Amino acid sequence: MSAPRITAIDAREVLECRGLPTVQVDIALDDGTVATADVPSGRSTGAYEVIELRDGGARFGGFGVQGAVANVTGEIAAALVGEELPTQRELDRRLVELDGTADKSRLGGNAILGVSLAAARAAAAGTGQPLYQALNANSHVLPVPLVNLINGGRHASNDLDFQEFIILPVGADSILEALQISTEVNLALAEILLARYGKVALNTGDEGGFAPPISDPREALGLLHEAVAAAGLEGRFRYGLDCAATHYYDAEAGTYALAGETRDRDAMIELYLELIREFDVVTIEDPLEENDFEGFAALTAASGIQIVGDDLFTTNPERLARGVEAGAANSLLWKVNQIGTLSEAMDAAELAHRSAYTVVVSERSGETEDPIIADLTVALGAGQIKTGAPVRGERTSKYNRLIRIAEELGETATYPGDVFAGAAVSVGA
Ligand code: 2PG
Ligand code: MG
Repeated sequence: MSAPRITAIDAREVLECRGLPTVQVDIALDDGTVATADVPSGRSTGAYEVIELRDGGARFGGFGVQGAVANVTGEIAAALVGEELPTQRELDRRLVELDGTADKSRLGGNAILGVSLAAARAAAAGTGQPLYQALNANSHVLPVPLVNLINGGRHASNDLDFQEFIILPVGADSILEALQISTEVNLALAEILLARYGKVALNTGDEGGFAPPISDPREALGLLHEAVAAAGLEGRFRYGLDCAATHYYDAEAGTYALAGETRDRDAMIELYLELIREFDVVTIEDPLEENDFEGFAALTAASGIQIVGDDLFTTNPERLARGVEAGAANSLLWKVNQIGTLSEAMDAAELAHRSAYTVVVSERSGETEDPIIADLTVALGAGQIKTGAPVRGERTSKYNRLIRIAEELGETATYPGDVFAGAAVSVGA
C-alpha cells in the first residue's frame, strides 16, 4: 500500500503565551488528512540550541517569524508537495539536508520543527491512531509531573535567581490524582502567600507559578513544604529545582551571583547538597552553567539524586554523549525545539535510555495551546514531564491531554510514582 501524497504545506504566524509570534504548520494529504502543529519558544535558552529564525525590524518588536513561515511555504513545500509522505526519519533527514547548516540557521529551527511535528501528526492520522499510539504501540506510562509552583529567574519579575521551584506528586496513584493534589497544594500556597506577603505575591511568572517578592531559595522551598502540609498532603510529594544557572553565572569571573552573594562552583555544589538534605529535593536541573561538564559530574556523584541537563545538553545527542562520557548529570531534559526535528530528539532520548539516563520531557516557557508533548511523553515512556503550574491554557492543555490519554489507555495505563527516575535516584519513603 502506498503512502498518501502531500498535497499542501501551509504555515502562518500565531501567538504564543507571552504574546510573541511563533510558527504554525499545516500538512494536507490526498487522503483528506490535515494535520497542524505549533512550535514553542524558550526564554532562558541554551547557547547550543538550534537557531530560531526571527525577522528583526519593527513588526512584533523584531520577533516576527514571517521569514520562517516563508521558508515553510516556499522552499520546504517545494521540496515535498506532490510526494508520498516519507517516514518520519526520512522526512527529518531531508529537512536537515535541505537546510544544510549545523544549527538550522538557514531555514530556521522553528520552520523545520513545525514541519517535522505536523508530519508526525499527519502520519498518525493515516493510521487512525492517536499520536502516542502511532509512535509507540506499547505506550502505557503516564508521567509524574514536575509541577512548577514558584517562578523566578528569567521567568518572573521577582528576585529569586532559581527559575523553577517544583513539587513532584510521587504519592499519587494516577495522573488525574497527581494533578488534583498538586492543585490542592497550589491553592494552599496562594493562601499562605497572601497572608504573609500581601496580594503582590499572587502575581505569576511565565509558567503560571507564583512570583512572590522573595530572593532566598530556602524561603521558596520552605513555602512549598508549608503548602503541602497546609493541604494535608505530607508524604505524597518530593521536591525539585530548575536553577537555570547559566543565567546568573558570570563567565568572566567564573562565579555565580545568587541571592546577593557570590559563589564559586564548589560553594554552589555545597549549597545544593544542603538543600537536598534540608528540603527533600530529589531532582535538580541545570545546577551549574552550560559548559561545566566537570562540575555537573561532581554534583551527580556527590548527590545521589536526579541531576538534569537542559542548557547543558540542549537535546543534542553529541552533547549528551559528551556528558555520558564525563558522568555529567544522569538525566536529559528533552525539548524538541532545542534540536529542531522529532527524529533527532528521539535519538537523544534513545541515547539517554541506553546510557541509563532518565528523560524529562519539557515544555518551553513560550508555549501555545498545542499539547503535542503530552503524546510524545507517553510515546517515549519517559515517566516525567515538566509543563509548568496547573493553570493557564498553554499549561493545562498538556495536563488535560494526559488525562484523556490515561482514560484511553484505561487499565493498561501506569503511573510511576516513587520510581519516576528508576534507578537514577533513590527516593525511598
Ligand atoms: C527551562 C525552560 C522551560 P525556557 O529552562 O527548562 O521550563 O525554560 O523555555 O525559557 O528555556
Ligand atoms: Mg531548564
